[in-house]
Amino acid sequence: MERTSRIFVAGHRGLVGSAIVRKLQQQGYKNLILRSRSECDLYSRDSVEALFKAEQPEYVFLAAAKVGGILANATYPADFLRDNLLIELNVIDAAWRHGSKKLEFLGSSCIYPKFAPQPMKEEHLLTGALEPTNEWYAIAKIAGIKLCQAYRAQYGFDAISLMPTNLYGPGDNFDLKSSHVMPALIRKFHDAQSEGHSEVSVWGTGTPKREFLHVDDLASAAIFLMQHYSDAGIVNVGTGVDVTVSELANLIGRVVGFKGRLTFDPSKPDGTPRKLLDVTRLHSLGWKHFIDLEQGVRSTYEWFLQNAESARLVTV
Ligand code: GFB
Repeated sequence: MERTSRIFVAGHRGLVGSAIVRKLQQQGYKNLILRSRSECDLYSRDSVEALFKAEQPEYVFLAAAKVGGILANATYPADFLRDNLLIELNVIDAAWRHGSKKLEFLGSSCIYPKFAPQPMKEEHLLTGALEPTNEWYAIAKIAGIKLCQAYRAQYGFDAISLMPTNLYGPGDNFDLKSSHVMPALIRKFHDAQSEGHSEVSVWGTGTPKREFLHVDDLASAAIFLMQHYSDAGIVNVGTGVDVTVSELANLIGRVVGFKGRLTFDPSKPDGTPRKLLDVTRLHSLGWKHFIDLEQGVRSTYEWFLQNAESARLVTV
């Protein structure tokens, strides 16, 4: 990938896509192809076709997806399955037919079985039943992986797949119903602190463990792998370290300066008990994360404070 290559970042307004754009720009890539939904509807084959025909992207980061936290996934199964399948099929097929040199697909750690051995290795894909709260999203992401592998096997198309762990950072969704745990808790602690409440309610039992990667680290890994990795095998992208939801809540409470107490709401789902990625493959390729969890929570909270007006507090 040259500094002058034509690079299409699909989903450039989302958490992941916007981080990849920031990092590409910092590294001097000048020829980015970015389209809003009104300019290119990724759910429409005709619209995606028109974009590829006109712009002939050489490299494609497929970061567009219908995403959400545990409740949104469980509430809108058809949307999560259909929307993600459409985006993947339209973009991967168009990239191959229009001669893109390489495509990178971003999946998710929820593709692994609910009770996969921990930490989860790439070869654990399709070895057991999925976690029910996000199986629809997971099935769509597995289909994306298989599209990349099938187009490589049949057509020799250089499509690679990354499986990021739970991501967070600037530009996240802070809507309490549809967000993931990190932005939800940042907002809950902030609101409780500013409104003088003595309690914050954390969903579930607090015992599930999650691994968190700052989205700027993910962007750096995504560009690194676009430059240095060309194979059918998927690559886990994470830190290799996880915390319980309860530990995360205590950390966020400390960063926000909340002095009250936590309560747990077991009527809300815990989801999968643990999903820690084995990052041996990524490390052996030569990439390691550099933002630790506390540092990342602090900078994300600062971003939230500075952007509270424009931060996505409601579902769009
Ligand atoms: O981040 P999260 O919504 O999704 O929830 P998953 C992680 C854990 O945090 C669950 C707990 O055990 C939640 O019960 N939690 C505690 C909360 N308080 C809250 C809260 O206020 N909001 C939220 N959202 N959670 C997602 C999948 O699973 O992971 C997606 O649904 C995707 O498909 C993503 O794969 C990476 O980590 O359980």
